[in-house]
Amino acid sequence: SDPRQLSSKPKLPQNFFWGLATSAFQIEGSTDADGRGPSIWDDFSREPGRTLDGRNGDVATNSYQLWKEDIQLLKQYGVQAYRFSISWSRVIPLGGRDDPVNEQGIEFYSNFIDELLANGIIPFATLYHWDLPQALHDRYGGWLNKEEIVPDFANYAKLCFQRFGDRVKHWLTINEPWCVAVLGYGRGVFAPGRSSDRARNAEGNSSTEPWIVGHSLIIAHAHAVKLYREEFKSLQQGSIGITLNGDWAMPYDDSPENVEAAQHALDFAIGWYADPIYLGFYPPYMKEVLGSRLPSFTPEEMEVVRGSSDFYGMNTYTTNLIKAGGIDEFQGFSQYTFTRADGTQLGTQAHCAWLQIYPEGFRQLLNYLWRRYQHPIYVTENGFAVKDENSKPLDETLQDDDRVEYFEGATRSLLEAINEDGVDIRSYFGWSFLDNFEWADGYGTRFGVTYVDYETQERLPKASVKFLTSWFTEHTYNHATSEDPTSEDKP
Ligand code: GBH
Repeated sequence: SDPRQLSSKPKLPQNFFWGLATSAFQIEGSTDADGRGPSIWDDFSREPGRTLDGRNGDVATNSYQLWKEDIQLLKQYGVQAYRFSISWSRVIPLGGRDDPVNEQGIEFYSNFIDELLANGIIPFATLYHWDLPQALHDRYGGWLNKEEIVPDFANYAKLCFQRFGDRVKHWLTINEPWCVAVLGYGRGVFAPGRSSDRARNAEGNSSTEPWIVGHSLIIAHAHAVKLYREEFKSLQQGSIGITLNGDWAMPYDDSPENVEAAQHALDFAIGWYADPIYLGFYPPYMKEVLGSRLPSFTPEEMEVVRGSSDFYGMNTYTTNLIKAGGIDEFQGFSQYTFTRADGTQLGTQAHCAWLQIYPEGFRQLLNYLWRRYQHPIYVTENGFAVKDENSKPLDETLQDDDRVEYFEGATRSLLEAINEDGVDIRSYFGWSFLDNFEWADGYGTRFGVTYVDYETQERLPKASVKFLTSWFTEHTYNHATSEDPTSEDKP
């Protein structure tokens, strides 16, 4: 019999990891230490008006210096895994395939990985979490230039596999390509700040560049994976894939046009990347809407792209109600709302406009992705934002009840999706380990399960991490407990 049935609490599968996530630019600071080259977020975040509080990534949570303390805190939390990203311009300061490698940058991540493992924490490494080396943007337009960026990204990926792949067995190529393309080259709110919005002094073309950039991202991802599979996988025995953002799109009501609009929203938000990678073609609706503005894959490209992810990496935060008749091309001309037809809200509002709590949507999205793409799912980000309020005492900030409500719902839905719906889910990472640099929102919007005092860099656990630690401790399959009658026989 399945030993999981013998315990009072239903368990997660044996191959499941829970942990917390961050990214390099959001936590490291020390932007000119030890030979690091600038990234597109360095100058962008320093420009007036780019971040809500006018602050940049120069210090962040100072994790480039406090990394050992950070790892001790992760250990104290009892995480099984930690998801972090590698800064491209720390290891190749100018970024390109003919540019020199910075051994000090390599050493930093190498020591970091060793320290995680020495503390029993499994590293999940993201290669690209938005911090493109500035030199590549200046030299040839970065992601706009497929011919140059694809071999440069593959070269950077190869360096990481060579230097870290003996110890890193879980690789994520690119974090949320939708955000890179749309927010960086369409709306222009993220680096490099390109868009058609001349009022913001932007250069760019929002009707063509996002689709070109998206295409480059897919192909760059696929080439990194091809390289890993051909040159490293048999020796290193790891797995590799992409991680996509995407929230559940629930029809506003059951009218056929709103049901169709919800699928259109999913096509633009998720299918743009997931359809080519897992199914082998761009969503037909995107082609219909964008025409020749959507690049097409050559047969050689598609050969590399199709099947280029060992799993589905899933970053998800919320659910939107979807109506037909929107004006936003990036949302597939569907309208997003949190207000139901009866005037009520979908759930508790986070302190950022785009996020409300709706755990049932998480379960439905897990089911949708599992059935449509048929790959094991790694939940690589999931979390909740609370804004700084000056008048609020610290003990109330640490008692983050709304975030606890969020994680209670998410973990319940996770378990239901696994045990009742049969979805193959392999990880859950809360976003984020620390309060950190929330991109264009600056530091006032906090996603951390750990409070960071930006004056002193003191870290303080919030109630939400206590919840996560105890929930996962109760639900994690433990080979050594008496719940498993066969455990004594195992070596
Ligand atoms: C993630 O993105 C990022 O990976 C992470 O770095 C970040 O800190 C975290 O979430 C929290 O934001 O149309 O302008 O209203 C989350 C995915 C997709 C969420 C775009 C916000 C709406 C932006 N994001 N979405 S906008």
